[in-house]
Amino acid sequence: MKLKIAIQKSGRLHEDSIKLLKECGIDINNGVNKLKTEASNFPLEVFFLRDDDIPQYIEDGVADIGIVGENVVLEKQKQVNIVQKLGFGKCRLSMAVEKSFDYTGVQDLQNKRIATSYPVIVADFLESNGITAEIHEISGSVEIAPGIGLADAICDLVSSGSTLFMNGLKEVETVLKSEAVLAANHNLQPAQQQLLDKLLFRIQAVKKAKN
Ligand code: PRT
Ligand code: ZN
Repeated sequence: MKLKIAIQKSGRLHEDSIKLLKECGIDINNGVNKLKTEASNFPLEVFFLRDDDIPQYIEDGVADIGIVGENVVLEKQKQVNIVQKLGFGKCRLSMAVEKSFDYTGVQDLQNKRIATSYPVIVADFLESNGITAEIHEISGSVEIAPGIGLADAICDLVSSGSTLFMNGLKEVETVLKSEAVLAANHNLQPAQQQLLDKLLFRIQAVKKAKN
């Protein structure tokens, strides 16, 4: 019996995910371009995937657990349990408008065009604020949308804020605060649940040691 974990293949969460496993005393050799690998000293099988696909793999039980941004879990609307916040990959999903936009509050988004890669979360935010707006889903380079006349506002992930700044944009609303989380399948087998509990115990010890 092995516990199957999905982590990001490459990108912002890849290294910290591997580092966390290492700090938990789990040795994995992450050869480049590998789809999966096994830990040598823990019954763990590691799948390397695109972050967008991880919630689906967990829901389907192809992976038992995974490390992914909370933003992705919420956007994908898959049935998974968030079992632990991991303290890395911190960012916020924010509304931003051009610097010259005289923004006074969320009502200023009424009937505007908003470009985002997070249409589900944005629709939810607008609805809970009683705002009607047009959502334009785009998959990348969202920050250029206002400059090319595609949108009046954007909703995108922000960490330092320098991408917004460099594109002449200002952050006006925080829609969501996010970090990497450990997510798990809803119906784990008892053996997998036991392994997850063991892993969680180690993760919590690592987190405690850092505080
Ligand atoms: O290939 P794959 O699909 O797996 O990766 P990806 O390109 O979709 O995701 P990736 O690696 O960019 O991000 C993975 C996760 O890291 C996200 O889902 C977030 O949970 C988290 N994260 C943390 C971030 C950022 N910080 C972040 N700053 N994801 C993206 N960004 C972007 C931001 O949108 C901006 O365009 O990075 C840019 C720089 O940000 P500033 O504000 O520091 O300039
Ligand atoms: Zn992605």
